[in-house]
Amino acid sequence: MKLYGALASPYAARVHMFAMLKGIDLPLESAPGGMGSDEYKAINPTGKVPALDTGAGLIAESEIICEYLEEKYPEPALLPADPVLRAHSRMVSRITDLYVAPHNSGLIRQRSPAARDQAFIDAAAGNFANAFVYLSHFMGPGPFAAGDQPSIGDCAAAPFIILLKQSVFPHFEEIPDPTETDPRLKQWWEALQDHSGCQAAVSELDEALEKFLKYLMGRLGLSQ
Ligand SMILES: N[C@@H](CCC(=O)N[C@@H](CS)C(=O)NCC(=O)O)C(=O)O
Repeated sequence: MKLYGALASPYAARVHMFAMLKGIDLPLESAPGGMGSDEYKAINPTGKVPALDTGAGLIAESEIICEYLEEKYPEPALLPADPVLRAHSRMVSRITDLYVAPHNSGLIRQRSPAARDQAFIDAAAGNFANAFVYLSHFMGPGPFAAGDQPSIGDCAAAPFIILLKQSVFPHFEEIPDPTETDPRLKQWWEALQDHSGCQAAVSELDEALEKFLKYLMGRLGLSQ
């Protein structure tokens, strides 16, 4: 089994964190020819990462890959046993995908004073504020996304929060870090730091992202 993708992708990072917490050795490989390339589209027509080569077929979509790994390797469980808590965990993933993820794109360019468009930033700030209210509301009882153990929702939300902590919150006062202002999200973020497996995944992602963002800022001709 191998995973096409790189840690700089918060979607690939979701699967990587999930596999780490499960104790599965899941090597990460660059998409052949690069994401979006014709060579890679011959393997995965969406051109997107991650995709899991199971040896018996390809599985796309980060959340579906995690669900597959959960079924194939049930222990340790990364979905709560209780059906309501399972739904909370899955809601955190879905809210991350539908309401958090889309508003990140485009913001990095806004860091350049010359490109700054206040209306764009204000719209993103409003969208993020709503998304964080949804996340906080639909997390189950804590301290993790749903219950007292990490689960799929934690693996979905954490990489995006790490990305925003590096590339958005420190640069736009209009978009405050909800893990500092929202009590439930603060409790959640602290729980990740206090759990050795989550902490290891979070610092690996943090490091990989920092390197990638440095490279990206250089390519865009923007300062850090
Ligand atoms: N819904 C997909 C989203 C994956 C996605 O958008 N991946 C980005 C990288 S972060 C990508 O591969 N973009 C390349 C492209 O769209 O060509 C998932 O959950 O796996």
